[in-house]
Amino acid sequence: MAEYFKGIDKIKFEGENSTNPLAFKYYDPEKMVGSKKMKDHLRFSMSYWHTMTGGGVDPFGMATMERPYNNLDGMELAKARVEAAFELMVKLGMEYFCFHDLDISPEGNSLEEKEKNLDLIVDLIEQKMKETGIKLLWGTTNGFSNPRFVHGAATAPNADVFAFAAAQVKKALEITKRLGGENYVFWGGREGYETLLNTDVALENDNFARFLHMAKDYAKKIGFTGQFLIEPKPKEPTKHQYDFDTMTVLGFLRKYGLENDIKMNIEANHATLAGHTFQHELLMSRINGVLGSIDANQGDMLLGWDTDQFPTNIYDATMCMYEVLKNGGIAPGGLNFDSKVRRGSFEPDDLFISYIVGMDTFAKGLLVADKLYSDGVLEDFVAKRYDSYNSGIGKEIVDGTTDFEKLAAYAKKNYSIKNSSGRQELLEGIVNSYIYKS
Ligand code: XUL
Ligand code: CO
Repeated sequence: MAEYFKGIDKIKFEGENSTNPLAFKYYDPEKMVGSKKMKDHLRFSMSYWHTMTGGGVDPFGMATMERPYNNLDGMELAKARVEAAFELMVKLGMEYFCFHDLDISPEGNSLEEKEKNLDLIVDLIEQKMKETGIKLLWGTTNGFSNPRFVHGAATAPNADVFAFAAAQVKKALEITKRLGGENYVFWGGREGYETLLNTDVALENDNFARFLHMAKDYAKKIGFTGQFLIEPKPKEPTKHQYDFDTMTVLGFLRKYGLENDIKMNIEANHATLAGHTFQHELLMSRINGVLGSIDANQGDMLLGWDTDQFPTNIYDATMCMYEVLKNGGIAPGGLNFDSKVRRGSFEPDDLFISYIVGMDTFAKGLLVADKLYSDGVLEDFVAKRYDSYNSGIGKEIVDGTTDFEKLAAYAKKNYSIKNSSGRQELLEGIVNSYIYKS
């Protein structure tokens, strides 16, 4: 079988003093961190769309990526990409991948042709998964690129589009089940609006819920037991996406009785587009019991769009892994690199280097977070800060044994209040010192 990425061997762990760009400095998959192997904390996944399909187009320029299969097209290209994808994952020691239906095979000229193409490529993927032991983290559909989705998919004003999207998700659920996918993701590609002047927001939301209920029912019917995920994003491509952020999605799920069926797939760049930190979105999901999986990437704080850069920010990776540890792990979710090399990083080895840097950033983040969490410095500080709720009037508030009249009487007797410093800078310094020394 052809080797696509010639000259690149299996990437090894060489330790933090290594200067080899094609070696891991921190990602040591079998190393025990607490009670689990590093790789089982991280559950890294390759995104098929950015890694295999993306060519580097932007609004001003065409594809730049030099790839060993660029001379092929149609099904030959699709097959070569599968082989190259598995070669890349084996060389990186990446144990999971994720894909949209249209990433892996051409759309064709009818639904029948699309499904036939998919089945042929899924045969090949299934065989490669058996050979390598690599697993499917999640499947999804591309319900946004084709012009038929110009006004949305499940929230389109045209019922024919809703039906088409349903057919697409039906097939993608079947494929995800067949490949043993551990999750199924809904990212609302164009589920939102451009202007309220032409939009029936109430109907669109009701329809979106109807769509999700039907997906859930079909999954049950075919015996797909994976976890359903919604991936919040506030804007882009539509001006306003309905799945704005975790709390918006939770409100929606609770309104439509879906809160026990669907969790969140939190993406770093989507969090920052919503005006939140990555950790905010992870935490909001965690404390509501819906942290399902993670799309690992980062945005550029000077740009207002979804740049999907490989994650290199150690602070964000640390606080992400802190939330994952507090969540008791991320399985059956994982850390999917929804990240793409910059348009100027077009050589094939840039792909490997970018994954290595991203994996090392999260591996180091895990090591720091594990130390920070097990030492309990932040936990102890926070516990002390809220100590007034452990006894006296605070305990009565928490226990629900007081009321406004009793509280007002208490406040009159305790007119002079003494607050304590929040010590933000002290805590930021402590986090930094853990990053420096872990
Ligand atoms: C788009 C995005 C998607 C989803 C899967 O911003 O993140 O790639 O992750 O559809
Ligand atoms: Co994503």
